[in-house]
Amino acid sequence: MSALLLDRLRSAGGWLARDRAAAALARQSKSLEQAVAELRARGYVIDEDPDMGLRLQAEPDVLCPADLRRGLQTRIVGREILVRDRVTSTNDVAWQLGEEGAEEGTVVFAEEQTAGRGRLGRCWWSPHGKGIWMSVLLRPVVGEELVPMTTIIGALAAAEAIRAATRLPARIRWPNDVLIEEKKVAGVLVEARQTGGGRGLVLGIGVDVNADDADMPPDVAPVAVSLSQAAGERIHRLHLAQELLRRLDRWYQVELERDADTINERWRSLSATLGRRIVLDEQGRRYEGTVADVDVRFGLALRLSRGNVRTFRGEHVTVIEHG
Ligand code: BT5
Repeated sequence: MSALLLDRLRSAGGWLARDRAAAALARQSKSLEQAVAELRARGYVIDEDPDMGLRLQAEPDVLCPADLRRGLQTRIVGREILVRDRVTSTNDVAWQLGEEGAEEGTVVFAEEQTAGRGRLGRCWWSPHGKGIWMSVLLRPVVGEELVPMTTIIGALAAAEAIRAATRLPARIRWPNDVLIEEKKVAGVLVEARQTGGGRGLVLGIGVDVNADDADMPPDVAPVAVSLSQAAGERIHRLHLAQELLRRLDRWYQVELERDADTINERWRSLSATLGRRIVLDEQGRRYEGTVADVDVRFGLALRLSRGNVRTFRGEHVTVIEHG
């Protein structure tokens, strides 16, 4: 199997002598040449040198469960990982798996979504191979009331994973957007429903990774940015996806402990809105003011022009302008 050779090449971290590479395949019917050809056909770039042997130069940017699981070490998120090519929405797939009794922490990624959704009936553009489009099935004891907190931990995990994998200064625009500078690079959608296996939540996250200007539809281009646009280079999705799963797992533990202080502290430090003038829309009404505080239990506190403070919960609110 070429997977055995791949493991060897990866762990060698540089040149691997031919006889050692061949030894990895000793009990297989396949020859070393066949295994190398197979990996190359799947997009792996392998150097060959008569003296040094073989070296893995580059890996294809495809998501696969075995790679995602390798070294993941999470407790709940990623207990089960599935990767699909084309789906309507990964949230739909997660709900379907939930109906069938899938366990908490089951994660589904897709290369493409044909009907990716945002909040409040909006669409989420999800082109093939250019992003991370994923959902995780959660079964906390209580469901509905954890939607706002779960949205926040999703945004925290996405912002942290982006920072760790790319060093780009990702920040959170309350409640569910991750921004680089003023443009949206990731979004979070949390849904609560009754499933066959009990009440559940699905936490969906979309990250624009390698989309170019030419790819973006005209309604998305003005508000969005991909990591590759911001970083000026292509970003490998595997590392980013693993970072995302690890951070989701960590923040979900904090959520289960109802440790609002820890969440608030991190959220405030990554907030793009705290202290700024914003305009927000709540079910068609507009409010303008300065963001006085964000708190995962109560929402966003806005100091309105008359000086009074009004608190907004996240569900029906969209920030439409940053001052
Ligand atoms: C969101 O909604 O930001 C939640 C997005 C969640 C997407 C994930 S992908 C995996 C999972 N499966 C799903 O079906 N959904 C989740 P909202 O705050 O309503 O923002 C939607 C708005 O963002 C749109 O109206 C566009 O203006 C903009 N938008 C659409 N696609 C975008 C993209 N790829 N990147 C950046 N902005 C986008």
